[in-house]
Amino acid sequence: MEFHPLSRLIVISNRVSAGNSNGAQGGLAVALTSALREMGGIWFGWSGELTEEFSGQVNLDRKGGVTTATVDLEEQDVEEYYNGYANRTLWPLFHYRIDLAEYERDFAGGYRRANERFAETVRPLIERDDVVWVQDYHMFPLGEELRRRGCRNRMGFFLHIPWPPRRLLGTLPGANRLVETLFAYDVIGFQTAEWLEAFCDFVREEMGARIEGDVVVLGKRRVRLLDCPIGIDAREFAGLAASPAARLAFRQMRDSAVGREMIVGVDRLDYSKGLEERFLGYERFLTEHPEERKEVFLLQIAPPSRAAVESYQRIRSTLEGLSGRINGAHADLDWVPIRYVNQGYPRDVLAGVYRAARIGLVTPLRDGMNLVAKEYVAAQDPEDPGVLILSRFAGAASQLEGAVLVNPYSAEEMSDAIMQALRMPLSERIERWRRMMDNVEQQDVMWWLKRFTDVLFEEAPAGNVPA
Ligand code: ADQ
Repeated sequence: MEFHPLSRLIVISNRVSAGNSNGAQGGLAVALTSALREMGGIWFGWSGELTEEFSGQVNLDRKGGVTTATVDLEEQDVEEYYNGYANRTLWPLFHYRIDLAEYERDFAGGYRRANERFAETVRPLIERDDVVWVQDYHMFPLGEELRRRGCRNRMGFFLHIPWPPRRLLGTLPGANRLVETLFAYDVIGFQTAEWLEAFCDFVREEMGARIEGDVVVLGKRRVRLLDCPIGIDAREFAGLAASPAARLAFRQMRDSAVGREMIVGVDRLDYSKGLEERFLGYERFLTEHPEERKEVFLLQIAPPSRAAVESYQRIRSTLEGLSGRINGAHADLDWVPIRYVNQGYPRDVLAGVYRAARIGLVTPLRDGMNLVAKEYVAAQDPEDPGVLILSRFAGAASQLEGAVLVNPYSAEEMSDAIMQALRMPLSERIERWRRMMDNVEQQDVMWWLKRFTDVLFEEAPAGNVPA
């Protein structure tokens, strides 16, 4: 596919994980590696390393066909910006968890400082015709900081997580100022129309912005809004599912299942993923359907993430307790109801595991999109596909209509959905899967990339003034 051959793309995100497509990594990394390989340019972000004193020294590298530029941060930056404002303030708030959100001035200050440092460092790497694309909630103010430093380039921002309802966002000290920084961009993308509408609601009601079709106007700034659901590299993933490693994993899973149906969950260990509720829903199924009990088991793969943050340590111990309790109450000599694994796996192995599972259980309480749902679909055997049980509160639910949609807060609904999936005839499984697979194939990661960049590379909305 040819993309705007004259301009380079500068992708800016918190972490840069180009060329590392076989490890355990977020969906964002997988998507952007594919994207940059196609378009050329630079991927800039934090190296993940600490330095005694910030120097702004850039580490340039080339990984997996992608040029990367990274910078080290001071420990205090990482504590306040990354572990603090990004992951203890914005992440919980944007996933509707104000009970977990921590509002601290130091976090907000560190976030601003880190974004200034990023801007200062990346500014000299940006050439006149480049187009800048900033990713996610770690970097809301980066565009404004670049404008302050004279950057006139086209700039877009994509939010990978949900946009919270107005009343929730209103609890964040300095919310209006933070949201105002987004008006430095020319285009803002969201995963779904729902998050986009929530954004419009906030800027209209709290900040007096005007919405004119797909453009939002605040003072002299006109910003184009776009709903742009991210996808996976569907062809690559279906290919992985046929690889030797996947076949081996498939065979091992099937052998160890000894004729039982496997239900699989694969998630970063994060409270937004609804793991506790999932275990409780599965437990409800075991109690309501004693005759089915030994016919199934749940494999939950959940590698720890953000372990420096206390709420993540808590969810880990809660889940250990819960899986232990459920196994203790229900297990038999020849059967354990939950296999709970805290590890990451290579993507080809995951593909084989997905394919071996009759049910993919993807039940986040709130999720911007959720790529595991799409990977599960892409990995299935077209002649004998499994059933996807998907939370209505994942962005992916707006695209994957063939899934069995559930309310993850309801253990009863979850139990019913498992039963429905187990009883589902082959013809219905195929029909549902085909509809989902059409979407996963058509609206894949390159579709997402093109949809966003086509708008980003267009002329600024008429009458705009440079920020
Ligand atoms: P995440 O919250 O990280 O991403 P998700 O979209 O599900 O969530 O992506 C997770 C990725 O990590 C998947 O590619 C998955 O295969 C991989 N992964 C998970 N567990 C793994 C394991 N045990 N071993 C190996 N790999 C594992 C954020 C938002 C999402 C949004 C993405 C992309 O929270 O809503 O879909 O960004 O925009």
